[in-house]
Amino acid sequence: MLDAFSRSVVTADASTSPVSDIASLKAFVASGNRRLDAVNAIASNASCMVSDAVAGMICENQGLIQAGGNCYPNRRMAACLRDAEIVLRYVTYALLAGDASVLDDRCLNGLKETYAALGVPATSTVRAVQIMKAQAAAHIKDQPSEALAGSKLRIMGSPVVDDRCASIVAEASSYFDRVISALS
Ligand SMILES: CCC1=C(C)/C(=C/C2=NC(=C\c3[nH]c(/C=C4\NC(=O)[C@H](C)[C@H]4CC)c(C)c3CCC(=O)O)/C(CCC(=O)O)=C2C)NC1=O
Repeated sequence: MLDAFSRSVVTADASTSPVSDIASLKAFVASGNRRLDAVNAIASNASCMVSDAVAGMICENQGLIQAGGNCYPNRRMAACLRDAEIVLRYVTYALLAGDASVLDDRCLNGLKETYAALGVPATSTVRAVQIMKAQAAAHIKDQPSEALAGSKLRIMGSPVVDDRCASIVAEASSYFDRVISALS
C-alpha cells in the first residue's frame, strides 16, 4: 500500500533518480486539511450513503429483492449492504492517502471474479457505486440536495473553498470510477 509520499519515492527509485515531484507533494501537504474534511464528510455520512445507494439501486430494479434476485433473502441483502460499505470505506482510505493502491490491492483485486462466481450482478453494483459517487461529491462540497436528502439533510459546516473543492471532488470521483471500471 502506497500514499502520495511513498509513491513518489517508489517512482523515483524505479528510475534511480532523486525524488522530483516536490511541487505536487507540496500541494498535497498544503491541501491537507481540505482532504481531511473531505474524508470526514464521507466517513460521517457513510451509513446513510450506503443505505440510500442500495435502496436506490433496488428501487430501480426490484427483481433484486424477489426470489432469485441477488439481494434475496435477507442474508444476501446484508452481504450487499456490507459490500457497499466496504467499497465506500476503501474509497475514503484512498482519498486520505492520495493514492489508489490500497483500494486496488485490498478491495478491488479479484472482486469482479468473486462477483461473477457468486452471481452478484455487476450492473447493479455499478449503479450503487454511481449513487455513492454522486453523494460523496455533494457531501464534500457540503451541498447535499434538499430534494434528495429530505429530512436526513445534513450540512457539515466545514469551510468550503472557492472552487467548491473541485479538485478533491474530482479525485474522490476518480476512485469511484476505479471501482466501476474494475467491475465492468
Ligand atoms: C475487503 C474487501 C472485500 C470485498 C469487497 C468482499 C466482497 C464479497 N462479497 C461477497 C458476497 C456478496 N456480495 C453481495 C452484493 C450484492 N448483491 C447485489 O445484488 C448487489 C448488486 C450487491 C450489493 C451492492 C451479495 C448479495 C453477496 C452474497 C452472495 C451469495 O452468497 O450468494 C463475498 C463472498 C463471501 C461473503 O458472502 O461474505 C465477498 C468476498 N469481501 C471482502 O473481504
